[in-house]
Amino acid sequence: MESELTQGKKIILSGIQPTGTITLGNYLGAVKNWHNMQSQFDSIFFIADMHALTVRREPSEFRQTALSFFAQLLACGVDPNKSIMYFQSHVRQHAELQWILNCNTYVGEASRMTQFKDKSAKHADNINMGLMDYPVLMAADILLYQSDLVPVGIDQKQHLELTRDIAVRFNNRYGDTFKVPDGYIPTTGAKICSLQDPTSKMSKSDPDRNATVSVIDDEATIVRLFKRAVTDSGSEICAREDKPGITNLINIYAAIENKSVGEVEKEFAGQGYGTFKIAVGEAVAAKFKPIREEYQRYAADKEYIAKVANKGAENAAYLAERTLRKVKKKVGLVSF
Ligand code: AQP
Repeated sequence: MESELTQGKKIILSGIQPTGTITLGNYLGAVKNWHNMQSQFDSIFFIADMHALTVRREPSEFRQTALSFFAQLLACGVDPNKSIMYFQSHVRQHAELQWILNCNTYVGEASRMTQFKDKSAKHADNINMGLMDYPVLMAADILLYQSDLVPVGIDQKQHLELTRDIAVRFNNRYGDTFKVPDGYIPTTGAKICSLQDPTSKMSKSDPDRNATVSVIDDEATIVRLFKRAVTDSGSEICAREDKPGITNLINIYAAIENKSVGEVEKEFAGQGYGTFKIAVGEAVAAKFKPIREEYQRYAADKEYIAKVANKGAENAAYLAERTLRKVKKKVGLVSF
């Protein structure tokens, strides 16, 4: 996909839903890698606002959150001079390709997705079509740009596999059209768990304020959240299946400090849980301090956000249209 907008490098693409604020889980599982990978790849990152509509949102709050997310991504180091950044809803090709992919996806496949089952249970009063169709929109997001790699947390692995299945099926039926993408799942930080229930993933929409750390929380809040983190019985600081609380904290510290789990265990050998929890809290707070400060600067500059997002959408649409045009032709839609 070489053009004046790309440099002929491998293409990475990823998105984030604008709900709540960017969490430590989102940061370590995805956004940190976007920042690290953007010089090495042709990079495309978007605010997945259409995905977020699968759950009912209060419109004015939703709009504010989406804008705030754009500022948070900039503050996390996603650089519009290196990456294409935009709002998903500003690039109509995502929805157009989704429809064609819908016609090449089976209801059985979509309804088997773990996230669909989890979200249906969580939102039993609103099991809408979008909830089930979410992974097909995600497939459209990825396949539109002929992406090579998709940096995501482990929770998205199943959706990526479905994307690959859809791409292979389409290519077999209509001839080579889509690049079949690979996931890029980080070795540390791929699944950060709740600080209050370390057996479930840290989630933006968790109603328990003590469960989640945000990239824009202040230092005192972050240290307090870690002091309150649920730990396990015993006192040894080691990562083990029967110690999910301490294992989660070790994973967080390792990912923040770019260390291996073994190195962290060694560093804290013989020390108590209390000391370790404070050390993790302080490390996270130190990492997020500049992000919070940058966020305040970007959030106050709506004009800049609009400029970056409009340019990003224009560039993304140009690239997306090339694939969409090809797809429409392949499936036999008339074009003049
Ligand atoms: N706990 C996590 N650990 C590691 N990676 C994670 N990701 C999410 N949670 C974790 C990764 O973050 C990226 C963006 O996620 P998303 O916006 O698609 O939303 P999500 O994964 O559904 O996140 P939440 O926090 O659980 O949102 P809600 O509560 O609104 O449903 C993805 O790459 C994801 O893998």
